[in-house]
Amino acid sequence: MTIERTFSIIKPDAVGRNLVGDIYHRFENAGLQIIAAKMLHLSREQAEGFYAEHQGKPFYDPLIKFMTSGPIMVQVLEGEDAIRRHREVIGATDPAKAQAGTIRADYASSVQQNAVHGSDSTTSAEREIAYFFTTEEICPRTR
Ligand code: RTP
Ligand code: MG
Repeated sequence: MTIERTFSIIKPDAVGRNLVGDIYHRFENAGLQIIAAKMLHLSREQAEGFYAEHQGKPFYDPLIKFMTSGPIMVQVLEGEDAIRRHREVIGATDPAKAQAGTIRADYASSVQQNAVHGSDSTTSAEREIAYFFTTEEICPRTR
């Protein structure tokens, strides 16, 4: 199995509810190492650039409004099969469809206000990590 990196966001709803520690605990328990992390309050331009693939969709404007509504935590997670494993811990986009015990089943209040983001492919992980972190900000356990 190959060691991968993925990009993760704790969204404004979850940061606002003091869930950062709980969610980090779930990542670490799943074997995902946090190798970079910071808190940000996104500008409209930052959010629009990050979600460019969704531009024109009906949920795009409310999504940008939500993602700029308060601080977020962004992190890079590393581990075996990290992209899939991270999305497993997160659960389905719609909390009503998310498996019991996943972050979204426990904490998402709607399809939009769904607590977390996780990259969906190696290509998007690379783009998303580079969008928020410089190489110097990423600290793997071994170099
Ligand atoms: P994410 O990118 O945040 O990990 O979530 P995802 O892959 O499960 O969902 P995606 O389709 O990429 O959508 C990105 C975010 O947009 C909001 N959304 N709202 N129908 C709706 O109202 C709707 N659909 C998507 C969610 O915040 C979703 O996480
Ligand atoms: Mg997505």
